[in-house]
Amino acid sequence: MTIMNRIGKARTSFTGSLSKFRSRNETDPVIWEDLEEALLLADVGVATTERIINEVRQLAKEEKVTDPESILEILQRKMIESLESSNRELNQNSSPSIWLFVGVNGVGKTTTIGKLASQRNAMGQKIVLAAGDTFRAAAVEQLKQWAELSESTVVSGSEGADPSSVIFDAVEHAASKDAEIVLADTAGRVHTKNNLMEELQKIRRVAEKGDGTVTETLLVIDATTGQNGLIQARQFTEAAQVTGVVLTKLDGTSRGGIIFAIHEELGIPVKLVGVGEGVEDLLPFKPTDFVNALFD
Ligand SMILES: Nc1nc2c(ncn2[C@@H]2O[C@H](COP(=O)(O)OP(=O)(O)OP(=O)(O)O)[C@@H](O)[C@H]2O)c(=O)[nH]1
Ligand SMILES: [Mg+2]
Repeated sequence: MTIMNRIGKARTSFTGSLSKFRSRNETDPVIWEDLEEALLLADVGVATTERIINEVRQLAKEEKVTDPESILEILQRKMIESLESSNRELNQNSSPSIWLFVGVNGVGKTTTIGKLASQRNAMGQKIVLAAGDTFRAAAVEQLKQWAELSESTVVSGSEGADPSSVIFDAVEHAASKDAEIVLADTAGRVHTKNNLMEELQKIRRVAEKGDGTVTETLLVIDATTGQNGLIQARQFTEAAQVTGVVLTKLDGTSRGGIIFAIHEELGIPVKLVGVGEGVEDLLPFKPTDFVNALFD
C-alpha cells in the first residue's frame, strides 16, 4: 500500500484549490495570490507558505518560467525540498529501547502503538506494551486487544495506578525477556494543563531508572485538527523532549499541509503517518511520495 491511494481527500482539496491558479493567464499577477491561498487552505501555515511562495517566485524569475504548470513543478520541488534533511529513523540504540507516545485525547496514540507492535512483530522484533494510560480501564482493554493481534505482551497496573511505575515495570519485564522495544502508552492530556505535562517528565525519568533508555518520544497529532495541531506540538515540545511526530488520520478530512508547518516551525520530523484504522495503515513518512501524492 502506498500513501498515494490513502490521502485522497487531501489530494482532491489541494488540486481543487489549485485549479483557479491553473486557469489563470500567465501574465496575471494575482496568480501568486491563488497559489498562496491554495497552500493556506491546505494548512501549510502562514510563515511556511510565505517562505515557499517567495522561493518559488524567485526561482520562476531566474528560470524565466511563467506558465502555471511549470510554476507548479517548481512548487512541487520546493515542497519536497522543505521536508528534506530530517532523520526519520525510529531510534533503537539500546536494549530495551523505550518509545513514549504522548498527545492530546483521541489523536490515535493507542492505535498507533497497536499498529507499530504488529509491524515490528512481523519484522521479528520482540515488543512489550506498557499500559501507561491508567486513567480509564477501557484504555488497558484496548491495548490488550492490540497485543493479542500483534502477539506482544502487555504490562498493566490497576486503574488509577501511577503511570510511571507501570512503564517502569514494563521495562523491567522487557529486559528480563530480552525484548527490544517497549511501546509506552500514556493518557491523553490537554497541553495547557501544567500538572499533566509535568507528569510526562516524571514518566520519562522513572522509565529510565531501570535498564532501558527512552530513545523516542513520539508526539501523536491528529491531522484533521489543522493549525491547532501546531499549537499542541509547540507546548508538548516544551514539556517533553519530543523526537518525532506521528501524524494520524491523513486518510480523513485532513488537508495534510500541517506537516510542512511542524517541520519548519518546530524542526521536529514527522516520522510516521496514520492513514486508517487497520494494522497496515501506519507508514513511514516519505516526503517525495507525500508531496507527489498531493499533486497527483
Ligand atoms: N481514520 C483514521 N482513524 C484513526 C487513525 N488513527 C487512529 N484512528 C482512530 O481514532 C480513534 C482514537 O484512537 P485512539 O488510539 O484510541 O486514540 P488515543 O490517542 O489513544 O486516545 P486517548 O487514549 O483517549 O487519549 C479510534 O477510533 C482510532 O481507530 C488513522 O490514522 N486514521
Ligand atoms: Mg489511548
